[in-house]
Amino acid sequence: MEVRFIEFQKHGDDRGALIALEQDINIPFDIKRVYYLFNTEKDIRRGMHAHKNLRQLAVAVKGSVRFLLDNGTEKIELLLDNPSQGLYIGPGVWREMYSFSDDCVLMILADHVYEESDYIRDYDLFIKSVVKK
Ligand code: T46
Repeated sequence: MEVRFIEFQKHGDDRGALIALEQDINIPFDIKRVYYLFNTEKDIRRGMHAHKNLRQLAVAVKGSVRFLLDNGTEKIELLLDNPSQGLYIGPGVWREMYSFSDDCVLMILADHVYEESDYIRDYDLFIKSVVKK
């Protein structure tokens, strides 16, 4: 499954902490878009789709959220709760996000602008697309 954690270097001193995200240095793609989710409800499930080509990296800048990731043959569940850590998700991975903490701010970097045609929002179609490969 094209999913992995990336640890970021934290620059900390007595004023607090700072993390820099830089294309081709600690982000493994060209950054074309940044968006963030906030004011999320605890009992809400988001995502429920895969991307055909999009590569993304998610950072829980504040709070925590759980991810279910599924490549059609394997499913993993992960907790994202550390701003020093990014979760890289490649194409062809079904994702669901849930158990958002009240204060969660989930920032996502993407290698492409928003394009609805890149989404597979039907799980059966997703499984068919995986089997075809
Ligand atoms: C993903 C997960 C982690 C835009 O207009 N521009 C954008 O860049 C995005 C991401 C969304 N939108 C619109 C499309 C929908 O009308 O915002 C609305 C909510 O999007 P969606 O239901 O796709 O949100 P999530 O939280 O289910 O999924 C999002 C991303 O769409 C997706 O790529 O991997 O976060």
